[in-house]
Amino acid sequence: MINVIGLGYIGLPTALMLAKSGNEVVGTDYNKELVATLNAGEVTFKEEGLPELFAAAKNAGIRFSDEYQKTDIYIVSVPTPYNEGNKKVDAKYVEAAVSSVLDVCPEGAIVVIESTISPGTIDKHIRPLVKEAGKEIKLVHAPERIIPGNMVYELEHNSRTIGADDKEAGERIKSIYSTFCKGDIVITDIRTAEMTKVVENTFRDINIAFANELAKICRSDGMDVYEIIRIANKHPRVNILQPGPGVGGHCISVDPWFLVGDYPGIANIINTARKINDSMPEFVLERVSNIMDELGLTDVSKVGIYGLTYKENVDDMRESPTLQMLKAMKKHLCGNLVKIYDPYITKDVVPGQYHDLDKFLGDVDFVVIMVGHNEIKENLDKLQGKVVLDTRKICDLPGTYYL
Ligand code: SAJ
Repeated sequence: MINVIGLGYIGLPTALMLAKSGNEVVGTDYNKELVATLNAGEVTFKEEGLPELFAAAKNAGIRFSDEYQKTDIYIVSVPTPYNEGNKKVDAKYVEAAVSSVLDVCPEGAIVVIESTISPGTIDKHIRPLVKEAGKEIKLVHAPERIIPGNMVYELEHNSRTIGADDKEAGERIKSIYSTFCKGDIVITDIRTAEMTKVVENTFRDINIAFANELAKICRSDGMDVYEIIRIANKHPRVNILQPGPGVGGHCISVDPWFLVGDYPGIANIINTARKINDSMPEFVLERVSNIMDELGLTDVSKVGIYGLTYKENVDDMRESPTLQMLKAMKKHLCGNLVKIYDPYITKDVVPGQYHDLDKFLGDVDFVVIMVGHNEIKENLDKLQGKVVLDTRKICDLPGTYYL
């Protein structure tokens, strides 16, 4: 039996996929409410294909509990936030999960850590716990790689990294992941696996920062960044990403900081990229302010922000550019004035929030598109007659402003 610990964005789909693929699985989470919701037959977040996967896993006998199970395989998938002060990984949830596993597991159990951690975390934070418990267990690091919005597909098709101390444990975990993963499964050591994961997200962060810096350069000198990127990308070895209002999500905006925190003075391009991406929400604010000046607009309460999530068609708001922008606005004492709407956020989480697109658009003259949800792409005609600042380049109405 496999005990999956932590039933969030990664743990839940992983547990479901394992169960659907013929493994006996118990999913454990210390959040009793979440466990009750799952036991009542409901999924806990929106994701393409997740309800179907959930139904298949239920049929296959998956169980959910708030208790750690006694078994020989654990997969730990709990959050790893970073400490805002020193930019280092905060491994407290992983440590707590591993300690609880150590309380119940038999000798020889394999504990797989899927959570993203910075290189050296297992050596520094996890091995001492195992030593202290005096139990012989085998540690494996198999960092997840799936992208919100396409998780179910990517779980099956992406290739994976398995870092293990012990070849046998690595092979055992590979055989379990092979029950659902059609991609290559590479076995390596733990530190390499830790580093590879962080490097993947850092690569993307740096590339997005390059696109964002180009957007700023082009804005400062009256050039069309989108046209320039489109043409440059026709070169066979050039593939520039898209500028945007900033980088959110729990991974790309967080992981590079681990390297900056651990390698100060060496991780320079990484540090700069992070700063560029973090500067984008304020850059959007500056654009709003300049456009208002240009048009002689003064009423901030007529400005509407479309989108609260960190990217399109997901319900995840973690580190989202809109939240970063609202934080910056608070500094200028105007955070509560704007109106905000996101079809994926049904609860009230910020002041001035709307829950109906038409009502929202009826109350604003100036719309800032922060997220390119399909909903707005399908309703662009409703923006006619409004001032639009489109940070995602999805709206082609005449007169639209861009980054
Ligand atoms: N973004 C841009 N311009 C782009 C691409 C993205 O501004 O051209 C923004 C998005 O709007 C978003 C942020 O960057 O705010 C990140 O979005 P994303 O879709 O690039 O990635 P995530 O954070 O959803 O998922 C990433 C993935 N990592 C990589 O692509 C290297 C995923 O595979 C990882 O599993 C995930 O991080 C993770 O958990 O580590």
